[in-house]
Amino acid sequence: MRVLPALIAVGGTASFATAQRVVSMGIGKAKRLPPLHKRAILQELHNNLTGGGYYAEVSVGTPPQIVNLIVDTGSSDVWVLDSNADLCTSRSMQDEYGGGCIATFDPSESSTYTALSDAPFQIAYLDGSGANGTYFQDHINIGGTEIESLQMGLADESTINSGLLGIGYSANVATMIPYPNIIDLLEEQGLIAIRAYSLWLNAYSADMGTILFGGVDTEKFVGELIAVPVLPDSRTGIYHSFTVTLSSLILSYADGSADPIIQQPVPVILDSGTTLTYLPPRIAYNIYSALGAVDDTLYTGLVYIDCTYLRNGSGLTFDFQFGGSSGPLVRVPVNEMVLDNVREYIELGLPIPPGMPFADDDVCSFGIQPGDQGIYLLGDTFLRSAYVVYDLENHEVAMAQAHINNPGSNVLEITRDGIPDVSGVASQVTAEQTATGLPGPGGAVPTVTVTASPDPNDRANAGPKTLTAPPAWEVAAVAAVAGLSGLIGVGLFVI
Ligand SMILES: *[C@@H]1O[C@H](CO)[C@@H](O)[C@H](O)[C@H]1NC(C)=O
Ligand SMILES: *[C@@H]1O[C@H](CO)[C@@H](O)[C@H](O)[C@H]1NC(C)=O
Ligand SMILES: CC(=O)N[C@H]1CO[C@H](CO)[C@@H](O)[C@@H]1O
Repeated sequence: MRVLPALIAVGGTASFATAQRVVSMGIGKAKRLPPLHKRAILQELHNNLTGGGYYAEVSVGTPPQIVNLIVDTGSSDVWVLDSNADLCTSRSMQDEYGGGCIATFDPSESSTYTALSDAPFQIAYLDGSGANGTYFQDHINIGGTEIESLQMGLADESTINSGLLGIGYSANVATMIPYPNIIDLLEEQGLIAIRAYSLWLNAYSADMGTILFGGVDTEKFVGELIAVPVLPDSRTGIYHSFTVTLSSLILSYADGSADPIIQQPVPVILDSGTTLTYLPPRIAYNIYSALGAVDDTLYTGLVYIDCTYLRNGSGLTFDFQFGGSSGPLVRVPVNEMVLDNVREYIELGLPIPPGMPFADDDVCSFGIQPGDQGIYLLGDTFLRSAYVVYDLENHEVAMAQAHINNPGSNVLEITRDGIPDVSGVASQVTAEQTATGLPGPGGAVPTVTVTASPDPNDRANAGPKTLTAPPAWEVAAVAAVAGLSGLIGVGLFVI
């Protein structure tokens, strides 16, 4: 049974300035609830909680069939649900996974559909969801722009009730042999000048954001864009996820006091397909103790916090800074981190723990969780406050403070010269991702070494200086994820 409202369908709009190659598309926000399905109550509540995520309305095939896909910077395949997929046809699966399919694709109705029989499609995400099927090629239309012959997955088995628009590095596609993904084709077909795009999710209270392929909208951020390098797998040198160095996290209070939370740089993945933010456990617990939050991730899957922060949190911000003291700084106001959704969960039968240090009827959930699978992800609770430009060619991510709710627009094309109006790359501090061989297909056992290095442009300086290494278990955990990423993608989202 679906208990959450259906996703908000949003029409794509083409936005071509004559001389600019930019593709703009509105992305709708579904009802957003963080995951409730870790461990203990995995089966129960998981099923009720479809929805969550930012959806793009695209069309596939000839004549066009409209499908809504979750926009995911953390994975790299575009896939759609076959109209005959198990989840779409089986009542018992719909009961189990919380509802029927949102929008499906019928290959027999498309005259341009080509089956690719040699490659099976199989993808699994970190939250345990996944899809299986075959690959095919067909045209896909995003924001009024037609991309020809994109390789896509066609899922006939799925535990997710919508397809995905994976827009990560093509090295991270789910097949053993990489293929040109949607970002590659946008560039190859001359629709954008460079493999880069900007994502503006907008405020929690807003219904939609935008994705701009090949462009930057200077009205959607304040201050300046500052770039930081994307960290490759340092063994293979391959870029497969938007991993950047989080160098500092500070809780800033209205009275001017500040509570530094991070002592050493942390590699984090920017992942729009993930609802919450997952930080190293020690860091998360420091934040909980500063704010009086209650970690119940083992049982209900949530971290609880006093809703008072929404009414009297004025001035409290989470200041994330990347790449060192000259890197981009994104301030996340407390009202973007404290989610007033627990009442809905209680209606769903959520057994909230007794004896919390705040009123039972004033319980909110918190947007930062311990990355207990060892993966550190900055998901939507962070990304809504940031304007992020992902440059897959220069391997940079440029960030600025998002100008939320600003209806204005001034789109500039990202050219071969790089992101317009971006200031130099800040990278005094680097958390390096290293990989060493892990068994398994295409796998590697990566380790993470945390280093502080001088600006790479300033090579006269001595080499990287190793800071205190993270504890071994943390290294192993990050390792496992990095190793799997070539196989499973790093998308994580609410189902
Ligand atoms: C996909 O296939 C694998 C291997 O057979 C299986 O373990 C997994 O559960 C399947 N996924 C779905 C969503 O059916
Ligand atoms: C808001 O919180 C501060 C510090 O926690 C407290 O001193 C102040 O009285 C509160 N204001 C209101 C209006 O509750
Ligand atoms: C409100 C609601 O539909 N709750 C259901 C959530 O899913 C579990 C397990 O499938 C059911 O037992 C609940 O009734």
